[in-house]
Amino acid sequence: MSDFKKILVIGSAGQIGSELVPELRKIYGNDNVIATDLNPTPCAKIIDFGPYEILDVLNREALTTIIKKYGIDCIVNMAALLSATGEKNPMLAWNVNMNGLINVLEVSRENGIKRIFNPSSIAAFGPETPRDNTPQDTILKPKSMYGVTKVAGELLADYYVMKYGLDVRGVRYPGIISHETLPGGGTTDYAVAIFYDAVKTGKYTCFLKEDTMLPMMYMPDCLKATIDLMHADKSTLKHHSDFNVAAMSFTPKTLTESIQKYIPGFSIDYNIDYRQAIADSWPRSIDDSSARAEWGWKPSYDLDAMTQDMIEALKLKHSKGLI
Ligand code: AKB
Repeated sequence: MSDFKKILVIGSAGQIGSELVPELRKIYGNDNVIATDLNPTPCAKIIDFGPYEILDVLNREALTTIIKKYGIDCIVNMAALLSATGEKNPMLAWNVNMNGLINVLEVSRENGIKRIFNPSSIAAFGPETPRDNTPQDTILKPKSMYGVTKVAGELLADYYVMKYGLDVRGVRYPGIISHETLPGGGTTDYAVAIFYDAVKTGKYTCFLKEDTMLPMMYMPDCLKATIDLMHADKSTLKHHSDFNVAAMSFTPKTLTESIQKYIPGFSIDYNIDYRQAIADSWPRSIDDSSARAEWGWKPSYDLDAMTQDMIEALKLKHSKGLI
């Protein structure tokens, strides 16, 4: 299956980490996936079923100690500040996103780590990039600090592949939609919040304009992309840490229309803020033909399939008083 056995997930309490850890534990066994985060009280799904350690990705010594303690041979680095939070505190975004990654790459080099997964994002693109069907290899001149760290991170990761032979991999995540853990501090977060508000109140106030089209993906496809790339045969990969992956693109208006198929009375209004400028600098749709050709990427969910699933899951949570 794979040449690694003990996986360390850094930043495991976030939106993606909190669902990736249980998925990896299903494949590798509960004790072989070590979840870590700054958060002392992550969700039960993370702490109740396997090892959990508090870890700051900026603390290289603590990172090394955990690698040696558990005999780690694969690292997934999900610790990052996202685009909106990054604009509020650019230096913190640079510090966590870049120095965190440098720590991961350096300890990997020193400790013979066999595989590293470090995500990039559609934020790596900028206003000069072609916005429709954005190519794999194209202009990378982002205007957000988050985007700057993602481009620098892709280049740094590829440098470690070339210079030291480390096996670093990553995809450029679009906006990720899910119902387990809320995203924190992204520009695409509206596409999650809208579902919670649709189920709880039947209305939503959106911070992006109704015609802002962005690439998005449902969590099951995000997990599949992550795990499939982690497991891909190295000899078929021409790219490493910067794969475009696509599933769907929609605007707040088309998402509203999709939600209205399941919640007919749902209504939306708009109160645009600083995140509009970030969204306006990002692609509308993504060409993921390299990921399809190099490791067989294929998404499963389209907009209506995702909407139906999200609403069912959140209605259940709402009926139990969980949201
Ligand atoms: C964000 O909005 O910042 C993230 C991303 C697209 O990387 N969801």
